[in-house]
Amino acid sequence: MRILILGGDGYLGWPTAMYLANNNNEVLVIDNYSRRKIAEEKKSLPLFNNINLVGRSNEFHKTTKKKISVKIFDCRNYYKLSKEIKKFQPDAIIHYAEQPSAPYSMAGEREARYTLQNNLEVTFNTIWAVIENCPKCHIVKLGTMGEYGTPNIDIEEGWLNVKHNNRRDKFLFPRQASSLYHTTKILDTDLLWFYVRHYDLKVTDLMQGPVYGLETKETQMSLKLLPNFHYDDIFGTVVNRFLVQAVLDHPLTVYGNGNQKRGYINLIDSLNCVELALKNPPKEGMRILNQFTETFTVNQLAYKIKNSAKNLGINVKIKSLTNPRQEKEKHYYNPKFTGLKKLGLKPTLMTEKVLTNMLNLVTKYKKKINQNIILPRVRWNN
Ligand code: USQ
Repeated sequence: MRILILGGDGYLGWPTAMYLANNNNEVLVIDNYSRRKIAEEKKSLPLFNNINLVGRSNEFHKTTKKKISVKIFDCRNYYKLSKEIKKFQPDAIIHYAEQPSAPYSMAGEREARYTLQNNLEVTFNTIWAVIENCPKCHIVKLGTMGEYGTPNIDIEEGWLNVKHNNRRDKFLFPRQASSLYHTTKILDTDLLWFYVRHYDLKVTDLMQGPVYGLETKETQMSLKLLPNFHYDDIFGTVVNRFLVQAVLDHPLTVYGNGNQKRGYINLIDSLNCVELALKNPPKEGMRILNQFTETFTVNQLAYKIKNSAKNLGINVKIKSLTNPRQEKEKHYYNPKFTGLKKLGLKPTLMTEKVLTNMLNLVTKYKKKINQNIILPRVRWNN
């Protein structure tokens, strides 16, 4: 397949590009280094340096003899995006090109505005570039489980059948997010659904939970091919943060009482899910798949990491901090996860071995950990 990846320099974008190129797809990635720029500005640098996308692509070619084409520009520039899409004629576009941090989106007016404008405009541009240049192209959009929030009913995969005053209809599942970033993802889904109803588009919206991990077949081929690994309060997701904190001998930063439950997924599975979606496109219209493999509370995660670290002689401490976010700390959580399993996903679970491997890898970079970016710097109610 010819696959275009928007946001190909990111934590997910880069490993996805390598995975698909290594499996003989023709891959073009576009990125504007927005995350790198924000990370510099907020002093949220990753655990180790990552060479730029052109360097990464050269290293990948040296290692595998396979090619990843790279273009550096902002997908908010419709004319550039449209021109590339017209030229490349992708069979599928994977859209990761969003500001992905919930804390960043809650840091202030400027950060909120950027998140809103960037995320919605890139989704809008992608939709129109497809309508105008390659209407048969399958759009695979990365959504988030956070769109649903934590409702007091079971979470379906995207849709809900509603019976009201003896009449029935099917709607998008009610969504209520707990950050502006997550809310932009809701708005993306609404935009896609609007355009699917009015044009013959083919869309998969993947509702993904927090991802963890570093190791895929391709990222292990060379240290230069590792994805960017953030552990700070802005770009680091909770598992990656806890692993670094454990290695640093810093108490694990459990926000609030730690009973917040989420659906987690290993990086390897995240890539497998995207590939399954690509290989099995919807015949028409919009398909929504929930993308996680296991649910844990923050406390359960903390104890899993504590137990794994024990094997390496690290005695991890766990400490509850006043929650910097506004989120329910005690709630019902029962999301469905059937679509991707039906397509063939075999989950890679968060076993002690998986965590120990990650702890070992993080330990190699222990000296590079910046202690000043461990504690939360952004509060939701600033
Ligand atoms: N948490 C802690 N301590 C920490 C960091 C986080 O207790 O040091 C808690 C948070 O309060 C939250 C949970 O862990 O309840 C998950 O937080 P997170 O930072 O791992 O995830 P989140 O901010 O929701 O965002 C991440 C990605 C985002 C993706 C989302 C999926 O950054 O791009 O959309 O995971 S989901 O969480 O399902 O919405």
